[in-house]
Amino acid sequence: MNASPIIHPDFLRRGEDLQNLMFALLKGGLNKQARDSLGLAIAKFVNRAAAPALAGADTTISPATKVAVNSLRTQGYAVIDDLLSKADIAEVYEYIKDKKVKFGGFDEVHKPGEAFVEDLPPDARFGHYKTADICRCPAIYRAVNNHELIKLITAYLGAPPTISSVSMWWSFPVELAAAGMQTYHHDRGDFRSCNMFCYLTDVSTTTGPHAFVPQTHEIEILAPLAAQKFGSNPHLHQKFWHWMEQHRKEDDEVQYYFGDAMMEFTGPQGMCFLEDTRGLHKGTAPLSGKRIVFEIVFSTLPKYNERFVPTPRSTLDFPPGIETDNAKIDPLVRYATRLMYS
Ligand SMILES: O=C(O)CCC(=O)C(=O)O
Ligand SMILES: [Fe+2]
Repeated sequence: MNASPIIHPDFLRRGEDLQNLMFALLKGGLNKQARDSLGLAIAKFVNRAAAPALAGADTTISPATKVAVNSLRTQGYAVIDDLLSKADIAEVYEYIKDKKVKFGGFDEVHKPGEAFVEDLPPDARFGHYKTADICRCPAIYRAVNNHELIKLITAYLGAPPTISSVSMWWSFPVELAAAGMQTYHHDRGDFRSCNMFCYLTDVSTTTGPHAFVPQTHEIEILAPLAAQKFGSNPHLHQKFWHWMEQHRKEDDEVQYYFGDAMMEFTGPQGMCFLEDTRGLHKGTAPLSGKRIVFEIVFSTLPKYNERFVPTPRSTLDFPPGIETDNAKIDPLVRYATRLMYS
């Protein structure tokens, strides 16, 4: 038998090889123009390929949803209401009371581990709940299966989305310098995607606001903006594009190129916004208090670097009024949530 799977007529024809190729393309080697064009082409492909399975799906969108789609297109973000009510948030807090979080893996002195929030080591930057745990929380289930939100994202991406991540985590004020997603970056999880963030604590400028640079998400928006800002100086213009391709950026560099355009999302518990995280963003390291955020990542392709075991809806023991019968769930919702719920 041949030891190497590469020396095989099926190399690059098998699913896993293609996933690896796609993953490699996502993580480097393509410039923004190419990544964004590929994203658009993939969205068209997925839209066509999924169409038969989505026959009968309701994709009509409300005027408010249209406004949000337009804001995402032109600015790269949109603030939305009504995803989690006060009662939902109270339910989430009650639900997570006895759930452990995962911590560590950065430059903390403690080894990575799991603990209740109140028992975390003092230098833990983050505490992440497990997807399998939070997916069983009724309020989270309702948000992940929110038809109007899925329709909004479908309209924005130009394809039915795949929910590739459902997460919730604390960010704590620590003495250590900002790290990981606390420094400016663009996400490289997919060529075309959109994130929903919902704050479960009040978030001020000192308690870890999410920061974003509008209009950096899409080449068709960013290229004219950059030409207008830097076009009169060809050297600076070239330097800018070279810098844009780096995955991570320093705050002062973002300040230098974008200055006043940088924005922070501050607001009360329950505030939700959508963001195309191809644009420059970070979760500012909290200075004076901890922050908890709930996030749903909608992508066009499924996630290639991890596989989550979907929670069977039939095992969810929810109060009446929450639909868990697969036969009664809209085909678009079933498609979008298929990696999380079966
Ligand atoms: O914590 C934040 O606000 C930023 C998170 C982030 O970078 C992401 O989810 O892609
Ligand atoms: Fe990010």
